[in-house]
Amino acid sequence: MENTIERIYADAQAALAEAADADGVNDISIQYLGRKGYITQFLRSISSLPAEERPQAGKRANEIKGLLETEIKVTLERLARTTRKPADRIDVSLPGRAPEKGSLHPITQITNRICSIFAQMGFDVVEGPEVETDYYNFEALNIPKNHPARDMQDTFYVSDSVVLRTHTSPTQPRVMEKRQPPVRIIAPGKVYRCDSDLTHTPMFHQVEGLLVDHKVSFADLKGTLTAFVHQMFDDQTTLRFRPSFFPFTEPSAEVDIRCVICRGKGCRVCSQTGWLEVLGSGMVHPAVFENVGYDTSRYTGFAFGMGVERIAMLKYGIDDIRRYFDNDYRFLCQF
Ligand code: 2U9
Repeated sequence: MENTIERIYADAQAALAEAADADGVNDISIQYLGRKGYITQFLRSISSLPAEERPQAGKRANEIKGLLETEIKVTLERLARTTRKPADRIDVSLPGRAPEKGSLHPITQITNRICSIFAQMGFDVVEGPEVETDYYNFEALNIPKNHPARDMQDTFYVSDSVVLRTHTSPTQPRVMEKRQPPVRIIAPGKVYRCDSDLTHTPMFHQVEGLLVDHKVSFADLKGTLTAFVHQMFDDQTTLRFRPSFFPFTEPSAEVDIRCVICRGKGCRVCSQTGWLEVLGSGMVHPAVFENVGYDTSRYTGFAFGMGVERIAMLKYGIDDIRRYFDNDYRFLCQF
């Protein structure tokens, strides 16, 4: 009799070790401890044993019943910790999720487009430091100390003689000091001005260009910038050159294009004028050539500059410059 209860116990333990989930354990519990379970039946059968065997058999059967109850409880706790519910299981037959494709920031895309248009016309792309000396940012470009143009550009000063560049033009006298004409260069990059509203951010991007050679005229400037605008916007776009002033060019002109939104009828984007200002330009001032040691009797040149954010705003119809720097994924996905 003693062997019978020990075998039942051993079988129950083996079954528990094999149980894969809580349902399996509950079945074992019913099978051994339920009303008609093996252990319950064994306990009932004790009364038919010879009187001298009953106490020992009853004691051991009750002991085993208690042990098994504890082992069932422990097994249920272990399975609850380790078994995943069907919903948690990985369905290996599901197709994989494709990683989202990144794309270049709209400002990078427009900068690249501007550079590639000028590169096709033979311009080299040059880059210079964003932390610049007062000399290259101002003096070399004919903007002496106390010149009102310094206030116009709201400079961030690092020290008395070092600034965050207010334009990318200082890259160009750096190149001119090392190279004799002919020179055809464009300088893209970040610039810094202490200014912030709907159309200005303290950091923005520019592309400034320079061409120096024998007999370069204002007609060359007009032809080059017209070719640029036709490629950048559309080849039917009308340009107008409006007199202006920059310390580093003389004469100077601002370039407007017929409004790309209303085609000149007048709208909110062009403030009802029918024209959009897209570029600044002019013939390089002789003082700039003298600063870099170019012979002004042999060479003339033209220069131009544009704000990349502004070109991108006109091309994409964006009305707030700060959108470029919000890092809003929904905005950036559209380009
Ligand atoms: C050298 C000499 C002259 C570059 C030029 C402009 C006119 C100009 C502005 C357009 C919008 C900057 O981003 S913006 O505010 N730029 O109007 N830039 S001529 O003239 C140079 C450059 C280099 C050696």
